[in-house]
Amino acid sequence: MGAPPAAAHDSLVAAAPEDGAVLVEAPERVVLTFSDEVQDLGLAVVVTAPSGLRVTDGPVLAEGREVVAELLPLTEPGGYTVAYRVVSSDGHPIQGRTSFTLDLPPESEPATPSAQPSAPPSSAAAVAPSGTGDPGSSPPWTWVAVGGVVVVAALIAVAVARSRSA
Ligand SMILES: [Cu+2]
Repeated sequence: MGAPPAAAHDSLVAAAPEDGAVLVEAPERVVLTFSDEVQDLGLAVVVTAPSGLRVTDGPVLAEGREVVAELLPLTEPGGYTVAYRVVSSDGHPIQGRTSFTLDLPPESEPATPSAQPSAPPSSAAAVAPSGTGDPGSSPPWTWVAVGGVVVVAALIAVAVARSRSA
């Protein structure tokens, strides 16, 4: 009996993004590389945005020595933390934490609107020609449709009345 040698423990040997990295582009995933294959069991990778939002997207996958966590599109600048817990090949849990910083440029307004002919403003204008912008109000065509139904009903009533009087 005795404690297994510490060397039997797998350990984190690389992380992407690197621990402490400052990025100017949002990563699409976090990849943690361990010294040996981790078990595809009880994996947990939690990536937390500066606001506290958890930004992992979908299940965490083990691929050999790598553990991959896909991320939602990251839009918040600031510090992100990556907390992980995996089960080492020797059955021992390993957990730890890395971090990275997203140094995004300020949200840039489209500087060249003419270069984007397919931009949606024209369709947005077509949807709300009345300009009220209130999604709760009935658009004018609703009343046109209702009016049409009333007219048709009146015509039918007239026709029925005529056929009976004939
Ligand atoms: Cu161990």
